[in-house]
Amino acid sequence: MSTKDIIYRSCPTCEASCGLTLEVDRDRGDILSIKGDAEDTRSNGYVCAKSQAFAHIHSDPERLRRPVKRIGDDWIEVEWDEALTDIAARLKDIRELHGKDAIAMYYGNPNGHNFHTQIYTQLFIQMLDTERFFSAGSVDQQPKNLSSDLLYGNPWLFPVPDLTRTDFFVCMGGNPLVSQGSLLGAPDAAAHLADIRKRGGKVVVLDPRHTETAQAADQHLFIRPGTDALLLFAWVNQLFVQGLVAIGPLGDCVDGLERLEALARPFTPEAIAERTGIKPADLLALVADFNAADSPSLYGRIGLCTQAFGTLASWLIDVVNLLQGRLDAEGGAMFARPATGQNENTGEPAELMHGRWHSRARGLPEYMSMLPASCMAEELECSGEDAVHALITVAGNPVLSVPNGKRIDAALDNVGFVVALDIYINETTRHADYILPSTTQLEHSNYDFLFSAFAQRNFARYSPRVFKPAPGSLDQYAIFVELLSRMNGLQASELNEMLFEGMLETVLKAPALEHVDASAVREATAHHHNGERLLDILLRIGPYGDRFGEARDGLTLDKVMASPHGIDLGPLQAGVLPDMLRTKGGRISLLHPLLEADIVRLHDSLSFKVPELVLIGRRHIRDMNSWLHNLSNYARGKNRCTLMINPADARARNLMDGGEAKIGSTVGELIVPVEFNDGLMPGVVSLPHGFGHRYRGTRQSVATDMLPGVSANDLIDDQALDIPSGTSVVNGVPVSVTAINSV
Ligand SMILES: Nc1nc2c(c(=O)[nH]1)N[C@H]1C(S)=C(S)[C@@H](COP(=O)(O)OP(=O)(O)OC[C@H]3O[C@@H](n4cnc5c(=O)[nH]c(N)nc54)[C@H](O)[C@@H]3O)O[C@H]1N2
Ligand SMILES: Nc1nc2c(c(=O)[nH]1)N[C@H]1C(S)=C(S)[C@@H](COP(=O)(O)OP(=O)(O)OC[C@H]3O[C@@H](n4cnc5c(=O)[nH]c(N)nc54)[C@H](O)[C@@H]3O)O[C@H]1N2
Ligand code: SF4
Ligand SMILES: [Mo]
Repeated sequence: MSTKDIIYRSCPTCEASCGLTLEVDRDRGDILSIKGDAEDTRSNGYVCAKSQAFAHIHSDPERLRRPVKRIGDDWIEVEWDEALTDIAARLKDIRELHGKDAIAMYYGNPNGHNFHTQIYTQLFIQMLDTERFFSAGSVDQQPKNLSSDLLYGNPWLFPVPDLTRTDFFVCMGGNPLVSQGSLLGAPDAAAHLADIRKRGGKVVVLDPRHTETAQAADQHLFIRPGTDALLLFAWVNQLFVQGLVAIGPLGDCVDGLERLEALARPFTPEAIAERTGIKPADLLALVADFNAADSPSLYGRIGLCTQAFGTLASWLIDVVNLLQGRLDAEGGAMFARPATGQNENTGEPAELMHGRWHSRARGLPEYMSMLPASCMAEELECSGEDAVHALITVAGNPVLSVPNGKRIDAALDNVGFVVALDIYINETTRHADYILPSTTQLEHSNYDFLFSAFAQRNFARYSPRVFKPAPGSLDQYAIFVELLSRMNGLQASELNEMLFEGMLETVLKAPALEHVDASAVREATAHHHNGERLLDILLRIGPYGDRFGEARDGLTLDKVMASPHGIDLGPLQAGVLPDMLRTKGGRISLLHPLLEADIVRLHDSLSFKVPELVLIGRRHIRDMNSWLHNLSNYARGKNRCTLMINPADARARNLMDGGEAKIGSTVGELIVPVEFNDGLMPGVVSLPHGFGHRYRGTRQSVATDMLPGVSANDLIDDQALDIPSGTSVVNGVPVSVTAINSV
């Protein structure tokens, strides 16, 4: 007999976290349908093509279900206990023999969709205590982390464009129509933009490509890759020159205005015009339109982060909003107040975690306990005392996702012991000695922890697990716990207890919670376990929480669990600053030595020659970085891994539309299919990342057969960085393109 169940949960594939309605047969373990949840308080029924992805992943026969161990070129399935015991023993030996930094770790993107993993990662990193910790964050948002760190004392406090109330939205280096928004949590971004226009507002896009978002905008300006900081500095320059600085209520807590004015002086609209490709008249019109609008909002995303001046560009976005009184203001760039309280002021000013140690090979500074992913290959290549003897990857595929991936691929052969926490044998994990597959998203519960910190409206949303995991299988956090307990001679229950007590002590330190009794908290949350118990605490002491009885109507995990469509906690509120600032003295310092040093570099860049051709990336609605390509539904259709090039640039090189070309850079050469596209700025070509499923020994036959493509990261130089944050420069990479077989 089988029974049909309806389960509501959020989609774990991208940041939009849309609400889904799943019709399932739990007895058979079948998904009957996945649709948008019309009652979801945030997405109102919207879903994109990738909403079906996690069901396909669940049923993909090539997905690993049990640990596998390498024997020569073969893999054999092994028992969990055997694998965990052997791995822990080998890691322990390596640590004892070669020191803690001989174990490296790489942490990938899907972890952002796994609340339990996020909570336990802290423990895992603390106990591994390695200086060789890399993550996808330094091929992504770390410039924005650093900017927020310097301005607000909290690297995860991101201003979110208030799409629902702005009347003038300026989007730089983001393509929300395809990505569904990043650091702006807006399911159905197209509807949001259409609404702005319906309200009589305007949408302006600055991008080297006439993107899907640009097509839905009122105005699009081509900007040369990597030059946004120049343009934004010229904008700041004009705000001072034209007397348009009007900070508003935050004016009293901002330092460094005069210095900023002086630093902005050389960046005149005329001085930056050639480098940026933006005519002075266009910039002046943009400055004037933004200033004249009622509720303008300026937003920058990954195109502004993963470029030569990522930190300065990310910082200048906030500076322009601030100088125009748009930071922390309705319709401007606002701050979310997640129910789990991570944006609340802890009462103690935060120390900047930067440069506390350096990479061995290049001497690059640590940021947020991590070294740049772009220096991973060279760290893995170190020998002697500095050698890396073990690498642990956690839901990441750096061979395809990190610059100079081929070098990482080769360097992995240099590492004696590789453990991958992953669900596929792919380009990276094929190097592993063991692969440990966690439960999939359908088999574990989730809470939208990270993404509630940059949502359009405040919300709380718990997702129950859909299917019981197979007997003996482990959630990813449990894999961490099992490894750590074995490495350190502890019981798993002891570690869970340590984490719980440690967190309890930390959270109860906040001044507002001093009167809350720890034993009452232990008792009140005892019916939840592990991550869920910690989640209950966070929700209850958070800004909407019941404070363990003090605010009777307040949130508890039980209440959130009882609201399958999520709980709407209202629109973002203006005026959360200066309270949320964790800076010393609760003030915003516009400048910092890290920024000032890079402004010198930016100024020098004014005299650089514009490269003839540079490479940028692009995303497609059916991709998610490198890891959905083994699903035939998403691999089907036209090849998306093409080199887009402006027809004029193409003809000048004798290229043919639909033909092939050779593209070369400082680190590699590829043969790519050519696609003429007049949406590309002259002098700019575009190739998506996440492809290149061409390595032997992987087990993703759909990807390798149907959609291998080439890896853009084989062209991207691992030496080029946004200096302050150590983030990879994947946009604006100088390349040459030549015809092959041209007539
Ligand atoms: N050139 C270029 N490079 C880029 C970018 C770019 O724009 N251009 N973008 C960058 C960005 S923004 C990001 S976020 C990174 C992504 O970089 P990564 O996170 O390194 O790469 P992904 O392709 O997301 O790899 C995800 C891995 O997680 C595994 N996985 C999926 N689900 C689960 C799960 O539930 N459990 C476990 N254990 N594993 C799972 C997949 O099998 C895959 O191996 O790429 C970056 N690289
Ligand atoms: N369908 C799909 N959705 C995704 C992902 C995916 O792979 N596929 N990945 C997810 C992840 S991990 C992330 S981080 C987000 C990213 O979300 P977005 O930031 O919206 O990412 P992109 O679509 O890559 O948009 C970046 C834009 O920057 C432009 N650009 C490149 N260089 C420059 C530059 O120097 N200056 C300016 N002004 N623009 C530049 C590019 O042309 C592109 O339009 O998307 C998420 N959503
Ligand atoms: S936009 Fe698509 S992939 Fe992203 S959360 Fe929504 S349904 Fe899932
Ligand atoms: Mo990302």
